[in-house]
Amino acid sequence: MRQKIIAGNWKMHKSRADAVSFVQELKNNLGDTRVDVVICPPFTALAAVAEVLAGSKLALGAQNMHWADQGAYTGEISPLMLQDCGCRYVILGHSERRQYFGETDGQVNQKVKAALAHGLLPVVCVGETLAQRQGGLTETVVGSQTAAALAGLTPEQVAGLVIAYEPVWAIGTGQTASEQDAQQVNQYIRALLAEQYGQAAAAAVRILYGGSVKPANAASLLAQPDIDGALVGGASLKAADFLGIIQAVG
Ligand code: G2H
Repeated sequence: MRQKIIAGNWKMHKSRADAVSFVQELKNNLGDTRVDVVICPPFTALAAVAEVLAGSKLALGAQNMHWADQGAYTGEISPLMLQDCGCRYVILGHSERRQYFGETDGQVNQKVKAALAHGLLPVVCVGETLAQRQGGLTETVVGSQTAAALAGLTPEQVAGLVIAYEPVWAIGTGQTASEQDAQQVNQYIRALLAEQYGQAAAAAVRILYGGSVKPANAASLLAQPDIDGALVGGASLKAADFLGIIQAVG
């Protein structure tokens, strides 16, 4: 039985004060949840959020990182720095990183390996564009992004990973993949991992869905057998909406 994850990706939103008041509200209202809840604030709010989360069941994640431990990489953040801020998770290869900052499959792979080497849990994002979906290329694109991101990993490492299927056309657009479409792709990713890394790793890896998840559509998405949680952007910015999604896990 895979433990469900609800992860909030705040992207480039919230001051430190806003971030702290959000997580305080979340902590006060979370109750006794069975879900792994992860908050991914911008880098500037990581340390402040970590202080509020200390001792709670909520985990902290970052939205990106460089693969090197340190060095002359102006503007970058290393795995060691994320550890130092109390991060447990790190989102890697988000489509906004690929689309706007030219992040390649090879770089995502280097980041995944570096995260694992430092005990951070990667949330590896994959997903096709609208043109690729319309061209019948969803499985080809998602399959090759997944294979490239995980290249060189052992089955044991793959078993502990989190993968997020995020169709680019559904991100921030209000257009959600149907639960059948999302299930189909998540099932495809799991089958691919079973071929490459064996049944045990494929059965253990957690595969999320992301793209305009909100309280109204979360329950039907999360009821699918291969959807092990959600990576939530816009609807993770208001505590009430985010709590609604966590509660939708049931
Ligand atoms: C997809 C998602 C969070 P949103 O990027 O990663 O964002 O829920 O706003 O579509």
